[in-house]
Amino acid sequence: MVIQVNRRDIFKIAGVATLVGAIGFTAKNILNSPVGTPIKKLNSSLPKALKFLPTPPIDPALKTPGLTPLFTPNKEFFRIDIGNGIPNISLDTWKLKIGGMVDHPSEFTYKELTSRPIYELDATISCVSNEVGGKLAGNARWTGISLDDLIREAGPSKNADQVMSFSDDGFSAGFPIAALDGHGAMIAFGMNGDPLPLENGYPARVIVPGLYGYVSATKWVNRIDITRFDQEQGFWIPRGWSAKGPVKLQSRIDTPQASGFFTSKPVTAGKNVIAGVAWSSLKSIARVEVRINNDPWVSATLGPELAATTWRQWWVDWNAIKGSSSITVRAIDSSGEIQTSNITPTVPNGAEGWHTINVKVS
Ligand SMILES: Nc1nc2c(c(=O)[nH]1)N[C@H]1C(S)=C(S)[C@@H](COP(=O)(O)O)O[C@H]1N2
Ligand SMILES: [Mo]
Repeated sequence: MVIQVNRRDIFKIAGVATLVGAIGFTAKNILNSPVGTPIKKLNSSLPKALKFLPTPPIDPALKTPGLTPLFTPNKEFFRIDIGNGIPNISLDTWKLKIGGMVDHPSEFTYKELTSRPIYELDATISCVSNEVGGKLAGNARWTGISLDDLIREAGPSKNADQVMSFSDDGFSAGFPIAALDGHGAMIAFGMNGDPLPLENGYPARVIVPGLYGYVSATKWVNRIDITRFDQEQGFWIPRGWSAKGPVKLQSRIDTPQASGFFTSKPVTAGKNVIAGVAWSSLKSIARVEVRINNDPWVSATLGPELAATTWRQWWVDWNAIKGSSSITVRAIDSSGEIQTSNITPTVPNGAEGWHTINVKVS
Protein backbone atom coordinates (compact mmCIF):
# COMPACT_ATOMS: atom_id res chain seq x y z
CA MET A 1 0.00 0.00 0.00
CA VAL A 2 1.20 3.50 -0.80
CA ILE A 3 1.36 5.79 2.17
CA GLN A 4 0.59 9.35 1.21
CA VAL A 5 1.26 12.16 3.60
CA ASN A 6 -1.33 14.84 3.29
CA ARG A 7 -0.10 17.85 5.21
CA ARG A 8 -3.56 19.21 5.79
CA ASP A 9 -4.54 15.97 7.48
CA ILE A 10 -1.39 15.94 9.55
CA PHE A 11 -2.33 19.28 11.06
CA LYS A 12 -5.84 18.12 11.70
CA ILE A 13 -4.96 15.93 14.70
CA ALA A 14 -4.07 19.10 16.51
CA GLY A 15 -6.35 21.36 14.50
CA VAL A 16 -9.70 20.44 15.94
CA ALA A 17 -8.31 20.49 19.43
CA THR A 18 -6.99 23.97 18.95
CA LEU A 19 -10.30 25.20 17.59
CA VAL A 20 -12.32 23.50 20.27
CA GLY A 21 -10.00 24.77 22.94
CA ALA A 22 -9.98 28.32 21.71
CA ILE A 23 -13.41 28.93 20.27
CA GLY A 24 -16.57 28.09 22.13
CA PHE A 25 -18.66 28.32 18.98
CA THR A 26 -16.70 25.58 17.30
CA ALA A 27 -17.08 23.28 20.25
CA LYS A 28 -20.81 23.85 20.20
CA ASN A 29 -21.07 23.23 16.48
CA ILE A 30 -19.16 20.01 16.75
CA LEU A 31 -21.36 18.83 19.59
CA ASN A 32 -24.50 19.47 17.62
CA SER A 33 -23.31 18.45 14.21
CA PRO A 34 -24.90 15.01 13.70
CA VAL A 35 -28.33 15.39 12.20
CA GLY A 36 -31.29 13.82 13.95
CA THR A 37 -32.40 13.94 17.54
CA PRO A 38 -30.22 16.00 19.84
CA ILE A 39 -27.73 13.88 21.72
CA LYS A 40 -28.06 13.58 25.42
CA LYS A 41 -26.88 11.10 27.96
CA LEU A 42 -29.54 8.51 28.53
CA ASN A 43 -29.96 7.97 32.26
CA SER A 44 -26.83 5.91 32.69
CA SER A 45 -25.37 5.96 36.13
CA LEU A 46 -21.80 4.93 36.59
CA PRO A 47 -21.47 1.23 37.46
CA LYS A 48 -19.91 0.79 40.88
CA ALA A 49 -16.42 -0.59 41.04
CA LEU A 50 -15.95 -3.92 42.81
CA LYS A 51 -12.70 -2.69 44.17
CA PHE A 52 -12.13 1.02 44.52
CA LEU A 53 -8.67 2.51 44.35
CA PRO A 54 -7.58 4.24 47.55
CA THR A 55 -8.63 7.85 48.06
CA PRO A 56 -6.03 9.99 46.26
CA PRO A 57 -3.48 11.94 48.31
CA ILE A 58 -3.89 15.68 48.88
CA ASP A 59 -3.16 17.44 45.61
CA PRO A 60 0.10 19.45 45.81
CA ALA A 61 -1.42 21.82 43.23
CA LEU A 62 -3.60 23.18 46.04
CA LYS A 63 -0.57 24.89 47.54
CA THR A 64 1.31 25.63 44.34
CA PRO A 65 -0.60 28.09 42.17
CA GLY A 66 -0.13 27.39 38.46
CA LEU A 67 0.75 23.70 38.92
CA THR A 68 -1.40 21.24 36.96
CA PRO A 69 -3.83 19.40 39.25
CA LEU A 70 -3.16 15.72 39.96
CA PHE A 71 -6.45 14.81 38.25
CA THR A 72 -7.69 16.86 35.32
CA PRO A 73 -11.30 17.95 35.88
CA ASN A 74 -13.53 16.45 33.18
CA LYS A 75 -14.60 19.89 31.98
CA GLU A 76 -10.99 20.89 31.42
CA PHE A 77 -9.85 17.65 29.79
CA PHE A 78 -8.23 18.20 26.38
CA ARG A 79 -10.25 17.01 23.44
CA ILE A 80 -9.14 15.66 20.07
CA ASP A 81 -11.60 14.60 17.37
CA ILE A 82 -11.34 14.07 13.65
CA GLY A 83 -14.15 16.58 13.34
CA ASN A 84 -17.13 14.46 12.35
CA GLY A 85 -19.13 15.24 15.45
CA ILE A 86 -20.32 12.94 18.17
CA PRO A 87 -22.17 9.81 17.02
CA ASN A 88 -25.81 9.79 18.01
CA ILE A 89 -25.88 6.88 20.46
CA SER A 90 -28.83 5.46 22.34
CA LEU A 91 -27.86 3.38 25.33
CA ASP A 92 -30.74 0.99 24.61
CA THR A 93 -29.45 -0.01 21.18
CA TRP A 94 -25.70 0.57 21.60
CA LYS A 95 -23.60 -2.59 21.33
CA LEU A 96 -19.94 -3.44 21.37
CA LYS A 97 -19.06 -6.06 18.75
CA ILE A 98 -15.89 -8.13 19.01
CA GLY A 99 -14.78 -9.85 15.83
CA GLY A 100 -12.11 -10.26 13.17
CA MET A 101 -9.51 -12.99 13.68
CA VAL A 102 -11.10 -14.53 16.78
CA ASP A 103 -12.51 -17.97 17.63
CA HIS A 104 -15.59 -16.51 19.34
CA PRO A 105 -17.03 -13.37 17.78
CA SER A 106 -19.48 -11.77 20.18
CA GLU A 107 -21.47 -8.69 20.98
CA PHE A 108 -22.39 -7.04 24.25
CA THR A 109 -25.07 -4.61 25.33
CA TYR A 110 -24.20 -1.82 27.78
CA LYS A 111 -25.90 -3.81 30.51
CA GLU A 112 -23.93 -6.97 29.71
CA LEU A 113 -20.63 -5.13 29.64
CA THR A 114 -21.25 -3.27 32.86
CA SER A 115 -22.22 -6.54 34.55
CA ARG A 116 -18.62 -7.69 34.20
CA PRO A 117 -16.10 -6.99 36.99
CA ILE A 118 -15.61 -3.24 37.21
CA TYR A 119 -12.40 -1.65 38.41
CA GLU A 120 -10.66 1.70 38.54
CA LEU A 121 -7.49 2.75 36.77
CA ASP A 122 -5.47 5.92 37.24
CA ALA A 123 -3.96 6.78 33.87
CA THR A 124 -2.64 9.78 32.00
CA ILE A 125 -3.56 9.93 28.34
CA SER A 126 -1.89 12.20 25.82
CA CYS A 127 -1.98 13.14 22.16
CA VAL A 128 0.84 12.41 19.73
CA SER A 129 0.42 15.95 18.40
CA ASN A 130 1.35 17.45 21.78
CA GLU A 131 4.25 19.86 21.26
CA VAL A 132 7.07 20.02 23.81
CA GLY A 133 5.56 21.95 26.71
CA GLY A 134 2.04 21.46 25.30
CA LYS A 135 -1.19 20.82 27.18
CA LEU A 136 -2.61 17.87 25.20
CA ALA A 137 -2.40 15.47 28.11
CA GLY A 138 -4.76 14.75 30.98
CA ASN A 139 -4.96 12.47 33.96
CA ALA A 140 -8.11 10.71 35.15
CA ARG A 141 -9.39 7.94 37.38
CA TRP A 142 -11.15 5.74 34.81
CA THR A 143 -13.88 3.23 35.67
CA GLY A 144 -14.38 0.25 33.38
CA ILE A 145 -13.84 -3.40 32.54
CA SER A 146 -10.74 -5.33 31.55
CA LEU A 147 -9.92 -5.21 27.86
CA ASP A 148 -7.28 -7.92 28.40
CA ASP A 149 -10.03 -10.32 29.59
CA LEU A 150 -12.51 -9.36 26.88
CA ILE A 151 -10.01 -10.04 24.09
CA ARG A 152 -8.64 -13.20 25.73
CA GLU A 153 -12.18 -14.63 25.93
CA ALA A 154 -12.73 -13.89 22.23
CA GLY A 155 -9.77 -16.16 21.42
CA PRO A 156 -7.49 -14.17 19.10
CA SER A 157 -5.83 -16.09 16.26
CA LYS A 158 -2.11 -16.77 16.69
CA ASN A 159 -1.57 -15.00 13.36
CA ALA A 160 -3.12 -11.77 14.55
CA ASP A 161 -1.08 -8.94 16.07
CA GLN A 162 -3.36 -5.92 16.22
CA VAL A 163 -6.39 -4.78 18.22
CA MET A 164 -8.41 -2.38 16.06
CA SER A 165 -11.24 -0.36 17.56
CA PHE A 166 -13.84 1.64 15.65
CA SER A 167 -16.42 4.33 16.19
CA ASP A 168 -19.24 5.71 14.04
CA ASP A 169 -17.50 9.08 13.64
CA GLY A 170 -15.17 7.29 11.21
CA PHE A 171 -12.25 7.07 13.63
CA SER A 172 -10.32 3.84 14.11
CA ALA A 173 -7.19 2.95 16.03
CA GLY A 174 -4.93 -0.11 16.18
CA PHE A 175 -2.38 -1.20 18.77
CA PRO A 176 -0.37 -4.38 19.39
CA ILE A 177 -2.21 -7.27 21.07
CA ALA A 178 0.97 -7.53 23.14
CA ALA A 179 -0.01 -4.25 24.86
CA LEU A 180 -2.79 -6.17 26.65
CA ASP A 181 -0.26 -7.36 29.20
CA GLY A 182 -1.75 -6.61 32.59
CA HIS A 183 -1.30 -2.84 32.65
CA GLY A 184 -5.02 -2.29 33.11
CA ALA A 185 -6.21 -1.55 29.55
CA MET A 186 -9.96 -1.07 29.73
CA ILE A 187 -13.26 -0.32 28.14
CA ALA A 188 -14.01 2.75 30.25
CA PHE A 189 -17.48 4.01 31.12
CA GLY A 190 -16.50 6.51 33.75
CA MET A 191 -14.04 9.32 34.22
CA ASN A 192 -13.24 10.89 37.59
CA GLY A 193 -16.33 9.44 39.20
CA ASP A 194 -18.85 10.44 36.54
CA PRO A 195 -20.10 8.74 33.40
CA LEU A 196 -17.85 9.71 30.46
CA PRO A 197 -18.70 13.18 29.16
CA LEU A 198 -20.16 13.04 25.63
CA GLU A 199 -17.03 14.78 24.31
CA ASN A 200 -14.79 12.14 25.84
CA GLY A 201 -16.54 9.06 24.52
CA TYR A 202 -19.85 8.37 26.26
CA PRO A 203 -20.99 5.66 26.73
CA ALA A 204 -17.69 3.76 26.32
CA ARG A 205 -14.14 4.28 25.16
CA VAL A 206 -10.86 2.40 25.03
CA ILE A 207 -8.03 3.34 27.41
CA VAL A 208 -4.64 1.67 27.01
CA PRO A 209 -1.96 2.94 29.41
CA GLY A 210 1.30 3.85 27.73
CA LEU A 211 -0.03 4.46 24.22
CA TYR A 212 -0.93 7.73 22.50
CA GLY A 213 -4.65 8.30 21.95
CA TYR A 214 -4.50 8.12 18.15
CA VAL A 215 -3.55 4.40 18.23
CA SER A 216 -5.70 3.34 21.15
CA ALA A 217 -8.19 5.59 22.88
CA THR A 218 -11.28 5.19 20.64
CA LYS A 219 -14.23 7.18 21.99
CA TRP A 220 -17.83 6.08 21.37
CA VAL A 221 -16.33 2.65 20.60
CA ASN A 222 -18.73 0.13 19.08
CA ARG A 223 -16.50 -2.45 17.42
CA ILE A 224 -13.21 -4.16 18.13
CA ASP A 225 -11.59 -6.37 15.51
CA ILE A 226 -8.54 -8.53 15.94
CA THR A 227 -6.45 -7.99 12.81
CA ARG A 228 -2.92 -7.77 11.45
CA PHE A 229 -0.81 -4.60 11.17
CA ASP A 230 0.08 -5.57 7.60
CA GLN A 231 -3.58 -5.79 6.63
CA GLU A 232 -5.41 -2.98 8.41
CA GLN A 233 -4.50 0.54 9.47
CA GLY A 234 -6.09 2.92 11.94
CA PHE A 235 -7.38 6.32 10.79
CA TRP A 236 -4.19 8.35 11.22
CA ILE A 237 -1.69 5.84 9.83
CA PRO A 238 -2.17 6.48 6.07
CA ARG A 239 -2.08 10.18 6.99
CA GLY A 240 1.56 10.13 7.94
CA TRP A 241 1.62 8.96 11.54
CA SER A 242 3.42 5.82 12.81
CA ALA A 243 1.53 2.55 13.20
CA LYS A 244 2.98 2.10 16.69
CA GLY A 245 2.53 4.88 19.20
CA PRO A 246 4.14 4.36 22.61
CA VAL A 247 4.13 7.57 24.67
CA LYS A 248 7.49 9.31 24.95
CA LEU A 249 9.17 10.47 28.15
CA GLN A 250 8.09 14.08 28.61
CA SER A 251 8.20 16.91 31.13
CA ARG A 252 6.65 20.33 31.14
CA ILE A 253 7.00 23.58 33.08
CA ASP A 254 3.57 24.87 34.14
CA THR A 255 4.71 27.79 36.24
CA PRO A 256 6.18 30.37 35.85
CA GLN A 257 4.91 31.19 32.39
CA ALA A 258 7.29 32.14 29.62
CA SER A 259 7.49 35.91 29.25
CA GLY A 260 5.78 37.22 26.18
CA PHE A 261 2.99 39.34 24.94
CA PHE A 262 0.29 37.27 26.65
CA THR A 263 1.98 36.44 29.92
CA SER A 264 -0.65 36.82 32.59
CA LYS A 265 1.58 36.39 35.63
CA PRO A 266 4.85 38.31 35.51
CA VAL A 267 7.62 37.07 37.78
CA THR A 268 8.97 39.29 40.52
CA ALA A 269 12.42 38.93 42.04
CA GLY A 270 12.74 36.79 45.16
CA LYS A 271 10.95 33.62 46.26
CA ASN A 272 9.22 31.75 43.43
CA VAL A 273 8.31 28.17 42.66
CA ILE A 274 9.02 26.41 39.38
CA ALA A 275 6.58 23.53 38.92
CA GLY A 276 5.11 21.20 36.34
CA VAL A 277 4.37 17.61 35.40
CA ALA A 278 6.32 14.73 33.86
CA TRP A 279 5.07 11.48 32.36
CA SER A 280 6.28 8.47 30.40
CA SER A 281 4.90 5.41 28.70
CA LEU A 282 4.68 2.73 31.40
CA LYS A 283 7.65 3.53 33.61
CA SER A 284 7.66 5.54 36.78
CA ILE A 285 9.10 9.02 36.80
CA ALA A 286 12.16 8.56 39.01
CA ARG A 287 13.59 12.07 38.90
CA VAL A 288 12.94 15.48 37.43
CA GLU A 289 15.76 17.97 37.03
CA VAL A 290 15.62 21.70 36.50
CA ARG A 291 18.33 23.96 35.13
CA ILE A 292 18.33 27.72 35.49
CA ASN A 293 20.54 29.49 32.97
CA ASN A 294 23.84 27.64 33.00
CA ASP A 295 23.71 26.53 36.62
CA PRO A 296 24.05 22.81 37.44
CA TRP A 297 20.88 20.68 37.23
CA VAL A 298 18.83 20.64 40.43
CA SER A 299 16.59 17.71 41.45
CA ALA A 300 12.96 18.71 41.86
CA THR A 301 10.68 17.48 44.64
CA LEU A 302 8.27 14.91 43.20
CA GLY A 303 4.57 14.83 43.96
CA PRO A 304 2.78 11.60 44.93
CA GLU A 305 2.86 8.72 42.45
CA LEU A 306 -0.66 7.41 41.86
CA ALA A 307 0.64 4.70 39.49
CA ALA A 308 3.37 4.18 36.92
CA THR A 309 0.66 4.92 34.34
CA THR A 310 0.14 8.50 35.54
CA TRP A 311 2.04 11.72 35.39
CA ARG A 312 3.93 13.07 38.34
CA GLN A 313 3.95 16.64 39.55
CA TRP A 314 7.26 18.24 40.47
CA TRP A 315 8.46 21.56 41.93
CA VAL A 316 11.58 23.44 43.02
CA ASP A 317 12.02 26.69 44.92
CA TRP A 318 13.59 29.47 42.92
CA ASN A 319 15.12 32.66 44.21
CA ALA A 320 14.62 34.75 41.09
CA ILE A 321 17.09 37.50 40.30
CA LYS A 322 16.13 40.59 38.29
CA GLY A 323 16.79 40.23 34.59
CA SER A 324 16.26 37.47 32.11
CA SER A 325 16.37 33.77 33.02
CA SER A 326 16.08 30.60 31.02
CA ILE A 327 14.52 27.56 32.72
CA THR A 328 14.80 24.01 31.37
CA VAL A 329 13.30 20.76 32.65
CA ARG A 330 14.06 17.11 31.93
CA ALA A 331 12.72 13.85 33.33
CA ILE A 332 14.44 10.57 34.15
CA ASP A 333 12.42 7.36 34.28
CA SER A 334 12.80 4.33 36.55
CA SER A 335 15.00 2.54 33.99
CA GLY A 336 17.46 5.44 34.14
CA GLU A 337 16.53 6.80 30.74
CA ILE A 338 17.08 10.55 30.56
CA GLN A 339 14.59 12.51 28.47
CA THR A 340 16.43 13.38 25.27
CA SER A 341 17.42 16.93 24.34
CA ASN A 342 17.19 16.05 20.65
CA ILE A 343 14.36 18.00 19.12
CA THR A 344 11.90 15.84 17.18
CA PRO A 345 8.66 17.12 15.67
CA THR A 346 5.26 15.62 16.56
CA VAL A 347 5.01 13.83 13.20
CA PRO A 348 5.27 10.85 12.90
CA ASN A 349 5.35 9.49 16.47
CA GLY A 350 5.53 12.25 19.05
CA ALA A 351 7.63 15.31 19.87
CA GLU A 352 10.88 15.10 21.82
CA GLY A 353 13.16 17.67 23.38
CA TRP A 354 13.51 19.59 26.62
CA HIS A 355 10.96 22.22 27.58
CA THR A 356 12.76 25.54 28.00
CA ILE A 357 11.15 28.86 28.83
CA ASN A 358 12.56 32.35 29.03
CA VAL A 359 11.35 34.48 31.90
CA LYS A 360 11.79 38.19 32.57
CA VAL A 361 12.09 38.89 36.27
CA SER A 362 11.29 42.40 37.46
N1 LIG B 1 -14.06 8.20 18.02
C1 LIG B 1 -12.92 8.90 18.18
N2 LIG B 1 -12.08 8.54 19.16
C2 LIG B 1 -10.92 9.21 19.33
C3 LIG B 1 -10.55 10.28 18.48
C4 LIG B 1 -11.47 10.65 17.45
O1 LIG B 1 -11.24 11.58 16.66
N3 LIG B 1 -12.65 9.93 17.34
N4 LIG B 1 -9.34 10.93 18.68
C5 LIG B 1 -8.29 10.18 19.37
C6 LIG B 1 -7.15 10.97 19.75
S1 LIG B 1 -6.07 11.42 18.50
C7 LIG B 1 -6.85 11.25 21.05
S2 LIG B 1 -5.40 11.98 21.51
C8 LIG B 1 -7.81 10.93 22.13
C9 LIG B 1 -8.21 12.17 22.90
O2 LIG B 1 -9.16 11.86 23.87
P1 LIG B 1 -9.99 13.02 24.55
O3 LIG B 1 -10.67 13.79 23.44
O4 LIG B 1 -10.94 12.38 25.49
O5 LIG B 1 -8.98 13.88 25.27
O6 LIG B 1 -9.01 10.34 21.63
C10 LIG B 1 -8.81 9.43 20.58
N5 LIG B 1 -10.08 8.80 20.33
MO1 LIG C 1 -4.19 12.32 19.46
